[in-house]
Amino acid sequence: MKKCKEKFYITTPIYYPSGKWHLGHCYTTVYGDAIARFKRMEGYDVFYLTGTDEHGQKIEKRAEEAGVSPKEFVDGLVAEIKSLWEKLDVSYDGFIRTTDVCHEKAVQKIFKRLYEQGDIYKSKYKGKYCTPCESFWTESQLINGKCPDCGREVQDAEEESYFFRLSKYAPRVRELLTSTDYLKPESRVNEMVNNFIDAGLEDLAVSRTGFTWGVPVEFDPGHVVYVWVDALSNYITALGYDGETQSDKMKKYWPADLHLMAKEIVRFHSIIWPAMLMALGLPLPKQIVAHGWLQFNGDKMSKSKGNVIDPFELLPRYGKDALRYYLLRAMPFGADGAYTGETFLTRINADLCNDLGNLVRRTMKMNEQYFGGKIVAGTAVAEDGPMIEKINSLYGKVKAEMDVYKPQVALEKIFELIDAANKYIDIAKPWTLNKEGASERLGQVLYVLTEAIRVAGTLLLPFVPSTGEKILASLKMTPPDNNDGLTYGKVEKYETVALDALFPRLDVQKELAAMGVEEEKSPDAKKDKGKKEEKKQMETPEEEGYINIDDFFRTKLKVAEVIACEKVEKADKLLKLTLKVGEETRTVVSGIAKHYTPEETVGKRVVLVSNLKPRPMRGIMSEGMILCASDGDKLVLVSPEAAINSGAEVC
Ligand code: ME8
Repeated sequence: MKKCKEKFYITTPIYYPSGKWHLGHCYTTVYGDAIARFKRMEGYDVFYLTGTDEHGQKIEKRAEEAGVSPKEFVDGLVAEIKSLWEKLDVSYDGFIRTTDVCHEKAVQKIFKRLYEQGDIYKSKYKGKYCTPCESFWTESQLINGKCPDCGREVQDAEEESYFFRLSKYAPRVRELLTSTDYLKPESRVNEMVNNFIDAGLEDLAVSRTGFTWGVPVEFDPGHVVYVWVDALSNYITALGYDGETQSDKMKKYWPADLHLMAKEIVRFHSIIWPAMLMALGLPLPKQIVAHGWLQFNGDKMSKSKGNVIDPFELLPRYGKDALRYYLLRAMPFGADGAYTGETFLTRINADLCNDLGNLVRRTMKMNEQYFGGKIVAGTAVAEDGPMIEKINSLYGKVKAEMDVYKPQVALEKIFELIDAANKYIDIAKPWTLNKEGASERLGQVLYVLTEAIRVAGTLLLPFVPSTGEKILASLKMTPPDNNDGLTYGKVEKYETVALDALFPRLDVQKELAAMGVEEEKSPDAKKDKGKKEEKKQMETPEEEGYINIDDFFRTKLKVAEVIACEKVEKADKLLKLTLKVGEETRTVVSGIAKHYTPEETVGKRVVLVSNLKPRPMRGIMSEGMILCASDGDKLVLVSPEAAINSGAEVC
C-alpha cells in the first residue's frame, strides 16, 4: 500500500459554549476524530478543525444571568470543552474560537467585501424572531406559528438590517445539491430543495441591532454580524483567510473535504454556506455529512431540553474508549440512535470485554503458556484459509466504509474478524493440540490468531486509540504511522506479553444503579443469577461470551402473520402492526417505517418474540417484537423460509 500525500481537511461544528456539554456533542467530535485518524493512517496530510461559536444574544443573556462578562463566561466553558476533547483523545489540529481577534477581523472584512460588491445591502426587516436559534423567519416559514427549527415561540421583530442576496445564488445552490455529492445522506437533499429552495429562498438578514455581543459591522458599528455568518466563516478564517488574501494554509487545505454535523444545521451548511462561498469566489467544500441525533428519553439529547448524559460523569467510570466505541458503533449512518444506560453497558460487555477482550487475553495467555510468548509463522493448512482470507481483506473492507464515512459499519467489519478468530480458537482447540506438546501446528494456530489480533488492533486505532495501543503493546509493537503491513504474514515472528483485561466485565445491574437507573431484578434474583454465572464460568472457562441453550430457550419465538398495518402518528420510524399468532391477535409497534410501507407488510409472515414484556410505545401497547436483519442502512424482516401456520414455534 502506497503512502499518499494528499491533504484532507475535516471540520465539526463549532459548539455554543452556553451550558452543559453532553454525549451528543461528543458524538460528532469523536466521529470526526475517527475519520481524521484513519486518514492520517492512510498517509493523508490531515487538518482536523473544531472550536467554539461564542457570540450571540443567547450567550450574552446567559453571561448576564451568571453576573459575568460574556468573554469571562465563554472562557470558562471553552476550557471545559478542551479538557473534554483531551479526555476523549480527540486529535484536533486546530481549535478556533469566534472571539479570536484574527477571526473577528476576517469576518469584518468578509462582510465589508460582500457589501462593497453589492451582495450585502441595507434594508428593513419585519417578521418573526426565534431567540434561542437566533433566526429570523417569515410568517409562511413558521410551523404552527412556531420556529421551524426548534418548535419554540417566536417574537414579532422589526429592525433595520443588512441583507445577503441569498436569492441570487438559489439556482446555483440548487444545482449543487441536486447534481453533485455535496450533501450526504441523499435523503437530506430533497428536504433542503423542497422545503427551502423551491419554497422560495429569500434574502437573508445578516446583521442584528438588538444586542452587542457579536462582531461589529466595521462601517456601521450599531450592527453586529449575524451569528451564523460569523460562525460559518470559521472554516476559512481558521486557515488564515482574511476576506482578501489567501494564506498558505488556505492554499493547502481549502476546500474542506468534509464538514460533519447533525441534521438540524444542514440548512445553514447546504444553502447559506455555499452561497457565501460563491459570493466570495472561493471553491466549495467537497461534502457535508449530516448524522442523526443521539436521543435520550425519546427525544434529541439537548442541553435546552435538559435530557443530557454528562460525559464527564461517564469518563472516569468507564474510560474514554468505552465511550468512543459506544458512540461510533451504536449510531447508524445518518439516522438517530437512542442512548440508554443498558445499551451502553451491554455493548461494552459484549463487544469490548467479551469478544475483543477475551480474544486478546486468551491468545496472549496461550502464547505465553505454550511458547513463552515466542510465536513464529508455520505452515498454513486448509483450516487456516478462511481466517487468512479474512485478515487479508479486512483493511479493504474498513477502508471502503471509512471512505464513505461509515465508522459504524467499519467497526462491524473489524468485529467480524474478531468473532471469526474466537470461533477459530474453538475449532482449532489449541488446548487439545497442546496435549501433544508445543507442535508446529499449535504454533501456527497461535500465529494466525496473533496476526488477526495485530491487524484488527491496528485498524482499531482510529476508533479506540488507547485500546489499539495496548493491543499492539502486547505484541511489543507501537502504532504504525502508515497503512503498510495490514496483511497476513507481514510479521514473521512475535514476542508477545500477557496483558490485563482490556475492559473489565461490568455488572450491568450494579452500574445501572450507580447511574440512578432502577434495578431490573430483585436482589435475590440478582444473587441467584450471580451464582449461576459464576458456576457457568468455572465449568466452561473457554466459553465466555456465549450463552447456553437454556438462555436461548427463554426467548419464545413464534411465526406471526401481519393482518393489518398502519403508520404511527408523529413517529416517522414506527409502524403499528396487527399480528395473527395462532388463535391470538397481537399489536406490535416496530421501527421499520423507513424500510417498509404499511401495505408491503400486510400478508407477510414474520418472527415474533412473543414473551417480551408488553410496553407502551407512543401511547400504543406493544406486545412483543418482530425480528429483522440489518446490515448498515439495509433492514429486512426475518420470515420463515416456506409456508407454515401462524403460531408455529421457531426453535
Ligand atoms: O449549532 N446528537 O452549535 P451547537 C448528535 N454553533 N449530535 C448532537 C446532539 C445530539 N443529541 N446535540 C448536539 C451549533 N450535537 C452552532 C454550529 S457551525 C458553523 C455552528 C452536535 O452547540 C451536532 O454536531 O448547538 C450538532 O450539529 C452540533 O452538536 C450543534 O451544536
